[in-house]
Amino acid sequence: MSNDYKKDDEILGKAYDSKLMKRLLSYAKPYRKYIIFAILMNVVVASLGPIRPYLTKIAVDNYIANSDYKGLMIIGLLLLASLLFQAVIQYFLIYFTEYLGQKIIYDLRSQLFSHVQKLALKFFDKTPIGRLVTRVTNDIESLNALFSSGIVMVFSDIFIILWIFGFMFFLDVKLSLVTLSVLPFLFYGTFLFRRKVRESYRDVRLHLARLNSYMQEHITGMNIVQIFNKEKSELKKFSSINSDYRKSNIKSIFYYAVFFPSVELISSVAVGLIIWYGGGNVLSSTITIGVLFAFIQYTEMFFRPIRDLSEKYNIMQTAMASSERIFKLLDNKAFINNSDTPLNFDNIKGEIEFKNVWFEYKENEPVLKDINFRINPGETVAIVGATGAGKTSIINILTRFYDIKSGNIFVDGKDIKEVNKRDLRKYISIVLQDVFLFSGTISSNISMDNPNISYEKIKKAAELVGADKFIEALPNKYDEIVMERGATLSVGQKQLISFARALAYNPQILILDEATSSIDTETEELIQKAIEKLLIGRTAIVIAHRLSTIQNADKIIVLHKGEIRETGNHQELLAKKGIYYKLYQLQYKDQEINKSA
Ligand code: TTP
Ligand code: MG
Repeated sequence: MSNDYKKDDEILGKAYDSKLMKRLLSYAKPYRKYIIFAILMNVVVASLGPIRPYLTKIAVDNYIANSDYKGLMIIGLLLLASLLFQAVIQYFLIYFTEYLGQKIIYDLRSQLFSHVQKLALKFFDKTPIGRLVTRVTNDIESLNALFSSGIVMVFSDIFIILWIFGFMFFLDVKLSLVTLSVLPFLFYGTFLFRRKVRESYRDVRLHLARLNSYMQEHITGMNIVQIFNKEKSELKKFSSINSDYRKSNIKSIFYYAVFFPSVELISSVAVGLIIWYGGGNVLSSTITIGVLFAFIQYTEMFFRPIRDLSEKYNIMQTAMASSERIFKLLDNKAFINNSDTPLNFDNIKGEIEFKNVWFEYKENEPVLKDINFRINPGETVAIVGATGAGKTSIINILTRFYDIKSGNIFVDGKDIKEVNKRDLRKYISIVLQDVFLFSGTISSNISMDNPNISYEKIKKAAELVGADKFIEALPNKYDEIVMERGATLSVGQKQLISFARALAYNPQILILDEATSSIDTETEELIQKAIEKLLIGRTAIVIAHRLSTIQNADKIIVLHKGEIRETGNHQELLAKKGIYYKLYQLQYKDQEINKSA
């Protein structure tokens, strides 16, 4: 699947795909007014340009030739007025087209983010973050160019070219044909250029993706890079990726460097032809010198839009490839689906039952096998077992982060597949092995920005779990800024905050995935007390590593390689002398000795 995503960045895309274009244009629909307005203004600007050489022709033939100063002045003023008018219109044009582009990509970005939020966790297990970020940033940005300049400008470029041709043929048909005789060369050159640029564009894109993900991964794991003194060798690897990227960029620039002077050359040849052929005609008086002037200006004028069109082609091409990737993401419907007719799920008591539950992350690799257990409202159940036994997976399916393969999970007698996900999750709070904090403040991390959780509630929750002591010691207390991922806090502090978060939501069902990492005894005790307070009056599943949590549990489930091997309370299980007894001997006894020491 990750290869699949690599392939996404290799999408070369057709230069034009009418299906994709249609779908893209549907985003422009709400702004139809702006588009029509922009196109109209564009046509106005475009039509003014070719009038100027014609005015020059009149100036040369009618006024300069006859020494008519007044007429010359009028033409001069007309030229000036048309330039000023064009400048004003151009201001509106640029502003509106950019405005349009920004509006459309804003909508798309929002849609994409909202879509990504709905995707099941399974999707994220398989998708590198860097690539998703690229969709929402780079790919969307390349659509901006299409919407802001692309669509509107293509219209006007084509319009300008036809308009100029019209003027030229109106002035002199033969000279027009001579001038346009260079066009086949131009078209062939453009064709070659487009093909080459297309290929090199794919290389650039591929190497950029590689560069981005390398950068992302290594910044995230910077401490590991530094402690293992890997800076030099990592730099070496990076340099090789970096130089690949540079090479592919230079290669694509090479094509531009060849193309633009070639166009310039062809246009000079065209001017040369006009002077040679047209000049001869002036001498033989078949055309006026003004027509010659006008033609030279027209030639320069129509080469620009033709050159621009090949650039528009690149914009189009990039946008097509980007939109294909974006739509592929939008079409990914890997959701955890709600039932069409969800059952009412109010005021639950918190009874949980697993019935013949089978679950797998990967096809045919069951992680949980035929799990059966029942938790009465208010009870605390501890799940113990070796690492990889499937403890966290039990949480993942109870919260419907993942759907099970077969069997049923009931909460208050209702199959969780039959109730609304939101309703189910409303009653569950979760404290995970690795605490995740968002950038924001301490209080926003406790309330998760829920407006129903007042400042008082936040403080009370923090006090109850004993987080208040360290929070009050911070310079800004509850308003202390928390960095991304809570980087400025210790592991124990982050845990306490996550306890306060769970408590502030006052859930019916509490799930605790205890961290295995040991913390200092003082914090350990604090956390222990916090847990005890959290458990009161709720149904709780605790994946336990702390002896006291386990001993006080109403029931202990011993998980082994995805199967329930033993259940009972602490004393019962010890008496059995089975897996729990062994685990206890190996692991928990140390803890007890350490504690009493
Ligand atoms: P877990 O349920 O994560 O095992 P655990 O919680 O009992 O282990 P620990 O004490 O270390 O926290 O994993 C069970 C198996 O499922 C394991 O082989 C890894 C696999 N797995 C996935 O493939 N994808 C996942 O997202 C998770 C969480 C686990
Ligand atoms: Mg786990």
